[in-house]
Amino acid sequence: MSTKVDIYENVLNQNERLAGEFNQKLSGDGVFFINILWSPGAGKTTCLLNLIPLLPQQSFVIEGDIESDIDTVKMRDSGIPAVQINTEGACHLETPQITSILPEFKEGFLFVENIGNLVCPAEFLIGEHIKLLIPTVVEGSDKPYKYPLAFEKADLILLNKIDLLPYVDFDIDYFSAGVRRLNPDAPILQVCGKTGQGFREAAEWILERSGKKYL
Ligand SMILES: Nc1nc2c(ncn2[C@@H]2O[C@H](COP(=O)(O)OP(=O)(O)O)[C@@H](O)[C@H]2O)c(=O)[nH]1
Ligand SMILES: [Mg+2]
Repeated sequence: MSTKVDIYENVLNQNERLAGEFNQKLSGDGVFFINILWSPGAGKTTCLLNLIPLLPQQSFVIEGDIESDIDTVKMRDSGIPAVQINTEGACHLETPQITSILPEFKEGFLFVENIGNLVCPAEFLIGEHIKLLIPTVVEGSDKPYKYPLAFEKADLILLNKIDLLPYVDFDIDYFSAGVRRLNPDAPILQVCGKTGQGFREAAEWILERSGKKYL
């Protein structure tokens, strides 16, 4: 039992070291790296398509999926450079997968759409500067209480599908209170991937945090 625990801790430590080295390299190259987490269908790809055109520097997207290149094709069709990682079953991405596929890229924003999963991607650092969470109003407002780790580690939360609020029982106060118990700082911005609502504010927050001072 303790051997299993030791091996798991070694894997996490090794992962943290690789992620830290990659993070420093990106910072030196003027790249701000955003790791996007949440469940399949939350609207991660849709939100990226809204957000990226509002940013003042080039973006590059790495799409993580168990199979298929559907999201990478969507990005490229919108003129956004993107590459695909297929994990063929693995529930999260790790740093070496990112470093081995990222082409030469400087001065801009790197987005990784992580595997749609509420647990593993929150445990594994991949060199990101911030974690962006995209929960939605259709999943129920109890998610911070049930999946605390991701909310605890989030830097920015975009509450998506706000257009569907009239049709679902989503208690924003209960949701926000659950987030605040875990995370006093991360802004919770209401967005709609269908209409583009809320993404200007999100882009401004990301720009400010990135230290890239111009719009
Ligand atoms: N009604 C509504 N649908 C949305 C919104 N954002 C995304 N969707 C839809 O949700 C589905 C999943 O979106 P997608 O971006 O592929 O989710 P992902 O799996 O997290 O990348 C698609 O049919 C989108 O059109 C939104 O704000 N409102
Ligand atoms: Mg997607």
